[in-house]
Parts: sequence; structure tokens; C-alpha cells
Amino acid sequence: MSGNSGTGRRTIALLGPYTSGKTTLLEAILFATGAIHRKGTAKEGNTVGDGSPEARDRQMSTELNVATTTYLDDTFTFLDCPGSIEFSQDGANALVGADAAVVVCEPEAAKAIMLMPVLRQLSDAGLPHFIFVNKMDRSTEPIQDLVLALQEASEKPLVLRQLPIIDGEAVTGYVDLPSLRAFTYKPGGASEATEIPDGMADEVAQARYEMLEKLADFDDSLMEQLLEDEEPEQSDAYNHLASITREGHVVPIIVGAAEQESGVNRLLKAMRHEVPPPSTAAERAGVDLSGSEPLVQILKSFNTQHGGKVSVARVWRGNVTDGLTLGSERISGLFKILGQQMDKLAEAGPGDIVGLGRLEEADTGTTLSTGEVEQLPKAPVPQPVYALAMTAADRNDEVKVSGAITKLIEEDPSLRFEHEDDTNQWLLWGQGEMHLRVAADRLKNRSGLAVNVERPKVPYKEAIRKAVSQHSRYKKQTGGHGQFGDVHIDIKPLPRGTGFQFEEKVVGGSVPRQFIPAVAAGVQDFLHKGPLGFPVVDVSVTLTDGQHHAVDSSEMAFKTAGRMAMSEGLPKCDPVLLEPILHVDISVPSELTSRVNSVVSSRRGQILGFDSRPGWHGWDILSAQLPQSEMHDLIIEIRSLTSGVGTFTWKFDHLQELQGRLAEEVVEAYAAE
Ligand SMILES: Nc1nc2c(ncn2[C@@H]2O[C@H](COP(=O)(O)OP(=O)(O)OP(=O)(O)O)[C@@H](O)[C@H]2O)c(=O)[nH]1
Ligand SMILES: [Mg+2]
Repeated sequence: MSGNSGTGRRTIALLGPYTSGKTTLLEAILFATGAIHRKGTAKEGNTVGDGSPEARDRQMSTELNVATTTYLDDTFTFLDCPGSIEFSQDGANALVGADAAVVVCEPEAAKAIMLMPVLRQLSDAGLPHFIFVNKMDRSTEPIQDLVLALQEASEKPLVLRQLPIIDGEAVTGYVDLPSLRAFTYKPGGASEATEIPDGMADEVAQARYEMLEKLADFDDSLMEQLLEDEEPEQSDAYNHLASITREGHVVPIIVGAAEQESGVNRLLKAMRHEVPPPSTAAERAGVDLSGSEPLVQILKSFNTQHGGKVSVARVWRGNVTDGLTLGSERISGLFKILGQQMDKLAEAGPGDIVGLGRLEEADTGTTLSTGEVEQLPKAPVPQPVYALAMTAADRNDEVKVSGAITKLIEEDPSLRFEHEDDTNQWLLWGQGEMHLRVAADRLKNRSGLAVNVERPKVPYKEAIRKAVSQHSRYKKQTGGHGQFGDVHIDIKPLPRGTGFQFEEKVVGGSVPRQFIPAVAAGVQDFLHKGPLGFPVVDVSVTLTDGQHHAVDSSEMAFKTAGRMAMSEGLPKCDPVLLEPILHVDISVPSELTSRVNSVVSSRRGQILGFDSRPGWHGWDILSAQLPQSEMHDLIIEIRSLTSGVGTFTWKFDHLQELQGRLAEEVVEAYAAE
């Protein structure tokens, strides 16, 4: 459908745990709607989605897949998001521009917990959503058990709208509860109508009544009908379901098997009737629909290998044509996207998701219009939880590598590239090891840049525990002018966190005024690397006395004397290693809290306490202090304990003395470098 009303356009985000079958479902949808004529599979690596080399190599989605197709005259764009938590930024970006979401999951009740973060994200965003229970071809569990487990993970009421028909061990079809019609799956095509099996009549009646009861909570007329023991007819039931779902009150559950294309038509029909028009999402985003000048928002930009930069954008308002100037740049290429394939478009309107060519300055999340524009809310960016130190394999490539990483960050703001001054390392920060390895592969695949990565160094510091008075003299006689500086200093420990303080109490000009800053500079110079090899903190140095020579004294000489006094004095001050301690808040499902407790303890952590996670039924937040040296792979262990759903936030807390064998090992290891 063309025209500007945009009612015939819908954008659906496909979300859900990794390997649940989102990309396979996208493939099945594209096949069922005729966008492709041959269906690829994940195994063969020939699906429309996951076309990038990084995704193909891993047989998983590593970034957003976009595909637009047509179903019964309506335009549908699917935003197939990677399931791995490490790439969740793309999912969050997609939600900004979606009209609804389909959460794809596996049919095992034990895995239902994995849906919790995404269901939470959707209900917080107020986005209507559906659950597609995939892989029903290999399901053996009763569907009601799964629904109960899923309900535990969802704040919104779930409405099972189909019952699977089971023949022996296999699911062979389903009963559509609103219409009370039964269908048999036909792999490779649309399901065929059949009779409701005799043995299922009671179960079907019961399930339909439960569905209607849940809907009636949001619809008084339906409630009255049910109280009078009347059951609505097919079309009435559909209408109730559609309007209540569109408003986001309930979450319908649809079952199927993407690989066999089972349930795909049912899902598409639901999308057609139960997803609100594009104006609803526009209003939710805060778009002023009374204007007419074009307004678009970039959901994600891609720096493609051959086509330059392409920005995937949602048109919120007005019409967009190729060549239009948005912000300060001119669109060079307007595309309909089908995975890696870009087809030229003449025009796009409200509700469309299109590719915009060569908007070099537009980052992920940016709002653009023909004139000045207020930025619409962007997806939140999670705090990074994992870092690798990164260097160009070829030193001559350093500038190129940092330029290429900047481009990756434009696409994916959950990556960060920062210089750690204390350890003099460049750190690539992100959401996990795979996230960073994929980033490194992209550098290689797109720009031919090889990088080396290693575990980041910990920014240890050192301090002193004893006060010492030190006298040092720097004297050099070389022909004409000599060098002479003589200082007395008191070195004292300061409380943790005070930093460095320099004072002087010189009387009678024993160290002339003009040379005192030079002494301070010499002292400070030495603090960069103390006796143990680390920056020295929390010390006070007082210049108490000294001597000078009328000809040979100079700033240079006093600076050297200051440094000498520190290098001779500090080792006598009982130096001690300080390690950074972070405050960490770990959130996990409550039944796993005690196991996470042991993880924290085994990493020399100190548990401060735990509390229920506000607004997250059945979750805890565990607060702890952990040495930074134990943090590197913490996220990996937490995720493996929690089916991937556990997370944490962190911040620097304090420096703490480290002694004994661990301290010796640190000093030796750093000295060896
Ligand atoms: N038995 C069965 N397997 C399926 C079905 N759908 C997908 N799979 C398999 O599940 C695996 C993962 O499929 P994908 O489509 O890549 O899953 P995904 O959700 O996109 O995974 P990520 O993008 O990595 O999160 C593949 O091996 C598919 O062949 C299905 O209906 N039945
Ligand atoms: Mg995928």
C-alpha cells in the first residue's frame, strides 16, 4: 500500500534468546510472503539474515538483520535482532523504531527464564508484543507447563491462542482458539484445515474459556457476555483479541516451527490485525504528527564493505526521497533492504524502514529532519562489562585502527575505546568476549586491519606506611659550571584517597624561593613510578631545609635533588601495593543468589548484602566489593551460571593494601615486563 497514511506499514522486531530461531523465522516469513523463492538454512549459511562474514563464521546473528516484504498488500519490515546478550544494543535500537515485537523462544519450560530481560524491556517500553514458541516439531512438554513458566517471566498476562495437536510424540497441527478451527501443518506450505480431534474437545473448550477470561479483564462487554455464559463468535473473539493486544494489555502466544514454516501464516495474520498502525509508535516516541516536514530516526548505521555507509532509518513523518537533504547532509541512495540486498526506492513514507545512503555524520539513534530538529529519545547504552587491551598488529596501522574502531562505535554505541593512562593501554570495552572478538573480526574483514588483544593490566598503585626524613645532595663538578642542589624532606603517609601534597617550610633562604617549584617537580616526577614500580599516591612531602651554591645551583639541579631524595627516601618508608577495589551490584534470579555469593567469595570479594531487585519479581541485587584484578571475566562466569540473564553494574570504590604472596607476584610480574 502506498500513500501517506502509513497504515499499511508495520515494523516488527524479532527478539528472544540466542538460537531460539529468529533468523530462521525471518527466512520462513520471507519465503511465505514470496520475497525469496528458495529457503536458506542456518546450517548451510545461506539465509537472508546473518549475511556478514562475522555472522556466517559463527552461525549466529552478530548484528541486526533488516528485511522488508509484502503480505496481503501490507508492507512489513522485520528487524531480526541477535539473541546473544552481548549484542543487545542492536535489539534496544530496533525497539526504538518498531510497532511491535515478536519474542521467539524454545518450547522448554526450563528455558523460560531467559525471556525475562527482554519481556521486561518490552513492557517498560510499552511496546505491544507476542511470543512465538518455536521448534514445536521437537517439543514433548505439555504446552500449559510452558505457559506457566513463561507467565512467571512476564509482567503482562499471557494469552495462549492456539493449542498444539499432538499425535504420538509429534506436534502435527494446532487448534486456533478464537475461531475454534483446527489445522494440520504441511511442511513447506500453508497449513490445511482439519477437524478438531475427538479427544481434545474438553481441553479446547477450557483453553478457549481461559483465553476469553483473560481478555475480559480489559473489556467490560466481554466480561458481561462471559458472566451470562455466552461465548463470543469467531469474529468477535478475533476483534477482542486484536484490540486488547494492540493496546499492549496482553501478550498472545503463538506456536510453530520456523524451520518447517509451521505457524508462520498464523503469525503473519496476527501481525496484520493485532499490531497498531505506525502513528502509535510515532506518538510513543514523542513525534509531533501535526507537522509535515520529513522526520526520520537512524536505528542503526552500517559501514558496508562496498556500498559505503548505509543508515537504517525509520520514517516518522513526511515523505523522504533520494537526494533530500537531512540535517547537513544529502541522502545519496534510498533503499528497501532485504538482508545484504539493497533495492533502490523512489520514495518512502511514514512507518517505512529504509536504508539512507552516505549520511556520514549520522550516528545510531540520531533524529534528522530537513531543518533544525529536536532529538527523539535514543536507546539506552549499557555500561560495558568486559575489556580487552588492543594494539595494531602492525605499529604503522595504529591510526587506521583507531579510525576503524570509531566507525564500529558509530554503528554500535555499546562499544567503547579508551586509553588507560595508568597502564598506558588502549582498551576496547564492550558487553563480553564475543562482542569484542566480533569487533576485531570486523576490523579484519572490512579494513584488512589485524589487531592483537590481551587481558588488560590492572592499574595498581602504591603508597607508604612509615614517615621518613631524608637528606639528599646532588653535586656534579664538570669543568666550568657545576651542578649543586641539596634538600631535606619529610616524607609522610596520608590517609587513603588524599592524593599528593607538597609543602615547604624553608627558612632563611637555604633553598632559594625560585628553586622550590623545581624541588616539587622533581619529587612529583618520581611519584610516577615508586619503589615497587607503580604510581605512588597518598603521600605528603615537606621541604624543610637545604643548601645552595651561588653559581652551580639551578632549577635543573634542584629538580634532580628532589627526585633523588624521593628515590633514596621512599624505599625506607615501608612501601605497600594498593589494588583497586570496585563496588559491584549483581542482579540475578533469586534462586541463584547463593551461587553468585560463592563466585564473589572465590574472587576475594566482600559481600555487602543483598536485596530484592526493585520492580523485578523473583530477582535479587547482590552488592559486593571486588578487586579489579578479579573482575576481568566475572561477566562470563555470572552469565554461565544464570542462562545468560545475570548482569552487573560497577564503579571504582577505593584502593586497598595488598600484601603477601599475591602482592609479590604482582610486583614480580610487572617488573618482568
Ligand atoms: N528443530 C527446529 N530447529 C530450528 C527451528 N527453527 C530454527 N531451528 C534451528 O535453531 C538453530 C538456531 O537458529 P537461528 O535462526 O539462527 O536462531 P536465532 O534465534 O536467529 O539465533 P541468534 O541470532 O544467534 O540469537 C539453527 O540450527 C536452526 O536450524 C525449528 O522450528 N525447529
Ligand atoms: Mg539470528
